[in-house]
Amino acid sequence: MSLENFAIIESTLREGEQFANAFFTSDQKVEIAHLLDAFGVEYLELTSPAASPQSRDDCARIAGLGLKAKILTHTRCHMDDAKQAIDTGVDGIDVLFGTSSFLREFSHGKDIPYIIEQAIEVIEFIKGQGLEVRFSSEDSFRSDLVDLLTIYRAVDKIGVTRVGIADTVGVANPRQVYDLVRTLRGVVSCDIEFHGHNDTGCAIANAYCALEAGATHIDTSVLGIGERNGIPPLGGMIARMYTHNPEQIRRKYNLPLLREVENYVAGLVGVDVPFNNYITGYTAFTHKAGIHAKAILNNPSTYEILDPADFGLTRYLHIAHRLTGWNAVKQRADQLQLNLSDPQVKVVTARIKAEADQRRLSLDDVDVLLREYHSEALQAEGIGELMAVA
Ligand code: HCA
Ligand code: CU
Repeated sequence: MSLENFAIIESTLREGEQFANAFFTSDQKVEIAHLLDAFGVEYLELTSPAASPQSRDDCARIAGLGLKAKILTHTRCHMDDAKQAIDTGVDGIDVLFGTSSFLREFSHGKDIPYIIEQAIEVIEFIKGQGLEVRFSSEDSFRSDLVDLLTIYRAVDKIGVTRVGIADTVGVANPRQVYDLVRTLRGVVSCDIEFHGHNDTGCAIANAYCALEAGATHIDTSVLGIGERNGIPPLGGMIARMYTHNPEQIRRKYNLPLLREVENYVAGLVGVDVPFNNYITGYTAFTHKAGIHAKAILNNPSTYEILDPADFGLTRYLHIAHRLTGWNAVKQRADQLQLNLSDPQVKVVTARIKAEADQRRLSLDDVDVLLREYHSEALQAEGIGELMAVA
């Protein structure tokens, strides 16, 4: 089943370059490629060498780095582009054709027999050079199903390495993705890739459903950057797959590197990592309500589906607020080496809550309240002992 054996096609250096803020120098591309390779993605997809002279040079440079990841570039389904791509030394080429009625009418104006003829010529040429070749239909979900299956059957028959389904406009929902990939799985014997945009927030769920239905390859980009609001973020996709099989994800990927690659790319494109980002967001492992904090202290799996330690991260119990509970406060008192009994912690917790009802508290404020209460308690004990002696 492909959920157990999938590959990531990391497209930060292709789809990601289509993000509004993206401008990567050649050295920055190389650094991104090294980081993603060290993270362990199976493929890197690069901007077409036909895009510009620098794009061509960068493609050749990255193809020559000797990375573990296979290097792909992404081109139109056109002989000129394919020839240029082969000259860069990449391992494979992802070719793309617009098959939707919109694109056929308003973009290239070609009919299905023409598309098939052109696809066969380009695919046979690329394969003949010993490279991997993928054929994808842009805007697959607004293409006619019979057209799509006809084209895919034709390219599968001549031995294409992979076919791709592209939700170019982010219109599909998970059930539609499942159905289309399932149908395609029954028609072709080659691998199936899914590329889905996130315009309506379904990108990760769609990619996951594609794998459930038999897709083998999923496109991601770091932080999801891409055209408009992008595609499945690498981290989010990893989180999703981790919940399915943590062992597999720990084995395949160098998870603590995720934060580094995200921070690097975020810096280059001038955005902050969102506070609620999958895995690495500022609050991703912060627990607040007293009930949550208590359970987390007993067993983190109660409220955590991902283990932060696997990603080189730590959890945080937020105790400086009115929803806090005495178990979490006790843990803080222990951290500060303030020896308080359970009844005493309950008293000081009530004080913290009362204070937090009045104003926003910081952890420092809580620490002050704990220390004050602790010295009061010590004094009271001292007086108690004196009275006992007297
Ligand atoms: C685009 C192309 C693409 C290609 C996807 C693919 C899309 O419109 O910029 O080759 O699988 O979303 O259709 O990114
Ligand atoms: Cu895209």
